Amino acid sequence: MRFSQGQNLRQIIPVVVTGTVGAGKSSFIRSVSDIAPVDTDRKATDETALIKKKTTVAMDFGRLHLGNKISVHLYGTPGQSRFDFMWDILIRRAAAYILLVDAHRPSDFRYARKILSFMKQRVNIPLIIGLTHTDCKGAWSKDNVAIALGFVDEKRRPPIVILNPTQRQSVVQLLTILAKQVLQKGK
Ligand SMILES: Nc1nc2c(ncn2[C@@H]2O[C@H](COP(=O)(O)OP(=O)(O)OP(=O)(O)O)[C@@H](O)[C@H]2O)c(=O)[nH]1
Ligand SMILES: [Mg+2]
Repeated sequence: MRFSQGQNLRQIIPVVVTGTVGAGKSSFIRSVSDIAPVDTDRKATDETALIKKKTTVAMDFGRLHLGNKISVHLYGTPGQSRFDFMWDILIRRAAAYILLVDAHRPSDFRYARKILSFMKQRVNIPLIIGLTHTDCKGAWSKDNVAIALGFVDEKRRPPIVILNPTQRQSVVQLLTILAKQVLQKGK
């Protein structure tokens, strides 16, 4: 367990935010961080440029204080698998992680499964799946995405939450649930 420096000792919970390209990882961190977030977004030069102008090439970092005891440190991964050495570095430090999946890009669901299995091979820590872009045309329902990700049995799947990463309140809510799970596990 790590604590932050200074008069107000806070327990630090390192959380990794991973997921498919353009799912909203950088937005997630940007919308809740109470310090200026660090991002490594650079001009996209490959097929990602068809989806968005910039993409994360190393990591994002942000921090959110929850109450006066907890400090959530947020590490965002790049979406592209050519940067998967960063996935490896970041996940090994994490106490929990969030997998963001863009609900309106079914062609990416296979890739989301690949990220999930990469993480599961390395860690056994609390996970929440966040469904994004559910407000966009063609978005799949939660249950159908769950099945596409390989979670056929509802009772044996990780929590799946619908959220918009650009909206602070839904991100704070999700992080509060995750922090509780981490603290519960540590007891
Ligand atoms: N409509 C809508 N737009 C969203 C949602 N989530 C994210 N976005 C938008 O999607 C775009 C991509 O978001 P980013 O945060 O850059 O995605 P990323 O996961 O960091 O992408 P990479 O680093 O390239 O993998 C931004 O324009 C966001 O504003 C959502 O739930 N609904
Ligand atoms: Mg990003």
